[in-house]
Amino acid sequence: MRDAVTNLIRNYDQTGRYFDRNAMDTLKSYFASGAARVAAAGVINGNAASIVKQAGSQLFEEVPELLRPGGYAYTTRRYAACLRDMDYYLRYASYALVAGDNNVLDERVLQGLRETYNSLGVPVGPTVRGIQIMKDVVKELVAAAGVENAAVVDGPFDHMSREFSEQDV
Ligand SMILES: CCC1=C(C)/C(=C/C2=NC(=C\c3[nH]c(/C=C4\NC(=O)[C@H](C)[C@H]4CC)c(C)c3CCC(=O)O)/C(CCC(=O)O)=C2C)NC1=O
Repeated sequence: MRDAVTNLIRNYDQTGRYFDRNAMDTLKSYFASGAARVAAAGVINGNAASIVKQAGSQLFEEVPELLRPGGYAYTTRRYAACLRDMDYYLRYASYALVAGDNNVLDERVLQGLRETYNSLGVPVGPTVRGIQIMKDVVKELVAAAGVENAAVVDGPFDHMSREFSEQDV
């Protein structure tokens, strides 16, 4: 698992180079966005349960057939599994925000995930929609908390959506 800084060092060390201008730009933007990313993670930590609940309700409102017989959130077991998955995505997004790097998502969340969903028959499309709804909910809360640069939140959620669906979002 790597954060933005260890990732950069790894790349430069592999070829025995000193940091160049690109590296300095990457570092500057990592530190410049640091306060906003940490604040966003704080907003997530403090509101995780309600973020998942709100995003779940909105998802089931938009895709009501998920809750009907034959739907993939039908039965309390599946419903609970779905909200638990949303909670995983949110928690790992907060880690990726702090790391300033999406590597943690690749290693801990996305690896083999599509295959798992496919083999269980759980639809990827509505799951990606759920991730996007969480992004919007988090962004609103982060902006309301007075963080100017609420767009820092986008990265991890968009990365999961893109990699999970292998489609552009
Ligand atoms: C931390 C990394 C991690 C992830 C991401 C993860 C996901 C994950 N979600 C699962 C199931 C599931 N995931 C869902 C999800 C949904 N149902 C819907 O209608 C929606 C579209 C969606 C919610 C947004 C459902 C319903 C199941 C249970 C499927 C079944 O057993 O029939 C399973 C199968 C095993 C289990 O039920 O626990 C895994 C491994 N597990 C992990 O350890």
